[in-house]
Amino acid sequence: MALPWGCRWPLTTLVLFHLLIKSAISRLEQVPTPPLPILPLPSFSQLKWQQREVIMFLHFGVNTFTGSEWGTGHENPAIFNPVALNAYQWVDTAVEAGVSLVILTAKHHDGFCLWPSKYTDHSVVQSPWKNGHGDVVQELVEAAKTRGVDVGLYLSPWDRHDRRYGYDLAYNEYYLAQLQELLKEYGSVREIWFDGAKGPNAVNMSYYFTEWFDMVKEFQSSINIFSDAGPDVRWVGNEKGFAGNTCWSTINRSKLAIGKAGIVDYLNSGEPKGRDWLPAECDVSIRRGWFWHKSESPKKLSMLLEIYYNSVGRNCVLLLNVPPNTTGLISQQDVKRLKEFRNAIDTIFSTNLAENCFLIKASSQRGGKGSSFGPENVIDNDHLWTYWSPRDDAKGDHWIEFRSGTDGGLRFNVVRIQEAIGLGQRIKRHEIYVDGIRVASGTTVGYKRLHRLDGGVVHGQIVRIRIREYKAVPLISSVGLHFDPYWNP
Ligand code: FUL
Repeated sequence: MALPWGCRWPLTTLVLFHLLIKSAISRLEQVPTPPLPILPLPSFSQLKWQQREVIMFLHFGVNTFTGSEWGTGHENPAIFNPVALNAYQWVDTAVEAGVSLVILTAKHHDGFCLWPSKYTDHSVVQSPWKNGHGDVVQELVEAAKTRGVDVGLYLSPWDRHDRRYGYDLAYNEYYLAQLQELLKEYGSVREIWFDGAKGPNAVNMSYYFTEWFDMVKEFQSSINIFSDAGPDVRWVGNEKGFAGNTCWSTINRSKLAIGKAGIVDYLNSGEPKGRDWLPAECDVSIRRGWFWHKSESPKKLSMLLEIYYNSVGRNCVLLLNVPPNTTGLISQQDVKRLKEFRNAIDTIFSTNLAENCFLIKASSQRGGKGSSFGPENVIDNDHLWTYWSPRDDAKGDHWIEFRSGTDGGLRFNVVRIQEAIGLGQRIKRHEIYVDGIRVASGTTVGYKRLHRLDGGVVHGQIVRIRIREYKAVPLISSVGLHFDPYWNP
């Protein structure tokens, strides 16, 4: 009689086979998984935006020629004639400043359009520039594409020229028609700016934001929509370029509205319990005004660095405005200042003393020693997806420590801390110690927190970062100990 199939294998082979499978499974079980994210989380496009750190605004239009900041809407298009306009110069300036996204005012409050919109007679078509055949948006898009830079557009809702303004349906249809032109005809647009500013002729005007936003997403899947209230990027609440000392990327959108009064402090700091991921963008001009004016000159380097520390260094993106002049070029003074600015940032941050430490240790490690969540992850080049994670069940403070490898010790005046925000923003309060003495403290960290030490340069052997309060176990993706030669407190 034939044996059943299974009985053809000797018992010992079966037992061995069973043990092999069991050990493979248990080995699999031992590989520690990443921790659970804490909601809300950034979208793919929001993460990409955050990593840009510094982006550039280009305010350009009839105001450039009249010297005003808010045009009346009655400007004669004949004044618009930037004879030497060269969008490659704009984009090259951006590239040299380390900028990967430039946002142009396609239409400001004066209603004059920098592209040949078929829905108005108030545009480049009526100007002498290129005999009415020019298109500033197109020139920017082409130059940016050639240089590998992304483009964003500003289309002012408030319009002081168009006669439909004040008539809800007619104007909203006009605005939507222009949005479609801009988002359909010019390739990929990465950010669209909805400015909340409104003047006296706007009292009775309501905007159909829901329709606007939905149409934007219909045309551009990877775009971020900026406004006072998002939905993708929020205003920081001022035009100085300063975020709150505490700055959460989380907030409750239900408390926000475009142009709403009394919310600037809330926008500036966000909220730890916020249900929406809506990070803040800090807009500020390199000069006093947004548009180019002969009498103005760029801010000092020290001021630009102050802005950088208070925007990028407080978990935000810096939107720095650099206005082209009447010839259609960015002035050489501004080009020079931007180069100094980029050079300063590179000088400060290209050397990380933490990388020379002989030992980096932490209060605990998820999955134990040898797991992929060790403290050494904070000095690799991935500032998002490799991180130090403490154990889930570790109670109290979490800390990470850096020990100098040389007798000379560590000499620095800037500390950089970054959270793995892909898994949510977590840290509520942290402190920094050098050889047991506290040198800095703060609240939120987020994508990037920079501390310029108030006491100036510190010199020591052991640096410890303590996380004192957190929403969930802190995940630190990067730490830097830097020397800033421009910082003289
Ligand atoms: C404000 C506008 O009124 C300014 O002119 C400028 O465009 C700035 C970025 O936004 O609300």
